[in-house]
Amino acid sequence: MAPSPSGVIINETFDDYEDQAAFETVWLPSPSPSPTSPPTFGGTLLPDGAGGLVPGSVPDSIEGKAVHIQSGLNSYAGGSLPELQSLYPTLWEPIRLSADIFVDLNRNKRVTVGLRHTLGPAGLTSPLNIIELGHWNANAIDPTTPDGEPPVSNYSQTGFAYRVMLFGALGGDLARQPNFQYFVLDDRLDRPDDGDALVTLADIGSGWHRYAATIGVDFVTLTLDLFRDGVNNASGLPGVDSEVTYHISPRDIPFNDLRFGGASGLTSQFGAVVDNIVLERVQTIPEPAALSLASVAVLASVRKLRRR
Ligand SMILES: [Ca+2]
Ligand SMILES: [Ca+2]
Ligand SMILES: [Ca+2]
Repeated sequence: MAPSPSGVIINETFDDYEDQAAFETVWLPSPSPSPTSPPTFGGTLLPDGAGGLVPGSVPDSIEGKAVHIQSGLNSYAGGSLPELQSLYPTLWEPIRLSADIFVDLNRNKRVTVGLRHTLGPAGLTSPLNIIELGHWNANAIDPTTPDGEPPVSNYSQTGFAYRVMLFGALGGDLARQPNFQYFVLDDRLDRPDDGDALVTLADIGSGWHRYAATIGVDFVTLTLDLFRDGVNNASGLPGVDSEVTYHISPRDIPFNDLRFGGASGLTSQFGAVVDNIVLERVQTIPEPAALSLASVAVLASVRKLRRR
């Protein structure tokens, strides 16, 4: 498919929305598929200082405005933004999604910012190319467990998670799609005097954290920067707090739906607050290894589509 232009596609600070109605004209709310009573339709626009509205889930400090979300979904322009209709990475320009999520000390939540293909061609009933960044609260199956071996489950005491699901070809040591997975955090984040040897939300404290997913033609890199400070808070060195790269290719279909809410539209017991959602094309110089046969095949298919 023809690539959309370079650079930033969406840079959402939520600061310019006058009120809830204005926010919802851009971010269309929809209910969770798991019915709640009363039904929950997406997030609530919050100004700074709104902490008292939703006790326990809202930060003391918000940059301008942000959105509290617990269940239901908000989808950018209902998925109808023209730039999203052809959004797909190229070898030279991966797609990058990043977002800030405020999390308190309650681990039991499933709230994500995501990018996916929502409505497939005729006959396709499932969404594809699902990326989710945020909080998850259940066991995660290790995607590198070889077929035929008992799956290994991981659980996290923090819940910082991502999801890469319903993509195409797997590479590297992946044996399956990396459905919800947890960011691995440095053991040094555990407080030495707290009576356990686990990194928990209590060790980290509540805060705004920055998640990012960079999607290339044959890889996805996921990062978590605790406290969005550009520092690895265990080592004190510049960088992020957790990073993982999978060799996996998106299916040849656009990422046409930018959304946030209860993870994959599910309900959540507790909420979180979302700000600074950025969707962009980033420039890259691929390593020679990235110029694999798979990449060449993708380029060939892109050229074929362009000729149509
Ligand atoms: Ca903001
Ligand atoms: Ca601990
Ligand atoms: Ca950090």
